[in-house]
Amino acid sequence: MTSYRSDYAWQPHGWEADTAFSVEHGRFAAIAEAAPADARLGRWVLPGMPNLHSHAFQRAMAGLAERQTNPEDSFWTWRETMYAFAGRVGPDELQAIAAQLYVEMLEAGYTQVCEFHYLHHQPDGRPYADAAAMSLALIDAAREAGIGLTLLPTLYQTGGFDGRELGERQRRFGHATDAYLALLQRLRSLESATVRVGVALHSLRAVPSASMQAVLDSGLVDDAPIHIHIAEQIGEVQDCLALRNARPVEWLLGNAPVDARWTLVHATHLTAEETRGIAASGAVAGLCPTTEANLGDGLFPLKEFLAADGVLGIGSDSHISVSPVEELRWLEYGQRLQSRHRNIAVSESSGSVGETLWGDALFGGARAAGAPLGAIESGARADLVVLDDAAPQLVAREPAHLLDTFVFSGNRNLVRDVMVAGQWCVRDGRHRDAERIAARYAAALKRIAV
Ligand code: NGQ
Ligand code: ZN
Repeated sequence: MTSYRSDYAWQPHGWEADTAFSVEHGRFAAIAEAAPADARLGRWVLPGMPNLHSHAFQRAMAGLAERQTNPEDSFWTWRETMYAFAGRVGPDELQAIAAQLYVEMLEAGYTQVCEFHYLHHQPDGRPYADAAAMSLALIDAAREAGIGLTLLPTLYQTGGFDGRELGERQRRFGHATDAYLALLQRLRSLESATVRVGVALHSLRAVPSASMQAVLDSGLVDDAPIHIHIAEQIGEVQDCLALRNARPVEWLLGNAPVDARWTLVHATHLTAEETRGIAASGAVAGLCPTTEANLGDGLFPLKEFLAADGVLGIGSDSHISVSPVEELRWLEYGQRLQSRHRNIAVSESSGSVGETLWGDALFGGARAAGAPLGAIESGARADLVVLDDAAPQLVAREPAHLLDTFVFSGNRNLVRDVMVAGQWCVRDGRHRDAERIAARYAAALKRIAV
């Protein structure tokens, strides 16, 4: 057991001064206030941030889809570029890319990542010799980097709401329901203190309703996180209306037992009723502001959702940016640009945008990850972030402005040290194995360069 002390620690109710806590078997435990601490961590300590949505392989194509191919470029033309890139990634490349990504996540202050994983099979659609090879590559990458993982093997069966077959480049995503449940069962047997397994339904356009029902009835998800891409593009809202006679969120709320196990990723296009419906269900709205901006998706109705006490979390999705600060900043900035007002994301407990967003994303991210995270309290996994109190931005800051300064003061990374499950992964801003992992990443990218 090791005990720590910090000047301030961020707790669900706000900053707590002169905090002491211990870490035992990878979890926080309380200690007597007066006990001497083995180590003083620094002035500002935060719980680590969960990243609730990741397609790890996409990290390696950041910057490769920013050239206009057609004046009508959109999410759907980006997807073609992404599919072409995905076709070059096998298990070794996936592990190398994911490990590099997870190093970058840790250095930015994320301590858990939810992998929405659908790149299951060989490019021609045949399973690998070990059908779980790609899932295992992600588990190995997370273990090497030291980040917590919520692995969400993804069910993907159709190429559209009309039930059409998967396209050629989608074949490696697909499973018959039985094969999918076998994969899920196997992965669930690998759960540990840092690996949680849930499920993802890729989207309503990729999962027929009977298959969704079979997964929900399998007994394998009763206590597990369930994620789905829900209403990112107007085109899918229109297709859903045409073929299921309801908008995506409306259909899901009416046809699935949506509750706190669920995360609705890209709940972008919502009616007021759908917004209130998600909030009332307890499901997490999974928001990925930098990717949603990059793909031209649209803006989530943040103010209305917070007014309805909705639960939200953040993800870096396509990893066009790997920074919780930038996700939260753009979540707020989108609303400011649209409404021409300032300081939108506030709550009854705090008038600070930084405090509201950081606190909400910790809470919702932990729910989405299905893990005991998001607070420095007895029993929670010992994940924390120590900020660089020597950085000029943080000099002379009092607690009232600290998280606002962290989120809104520019681009120098203020994360100094990061612990996951009691282990230091990042010290003085650098991951413990950054060099080796970066070298292997470089070799992998050279193999698959276009
Ligand atoms: C994905 N990404 O699964 O990687 C998707 C694109 C799709 C985002 N939606 C593919 N951001 O939705 O069909
Ligand atoms: Zn996604």
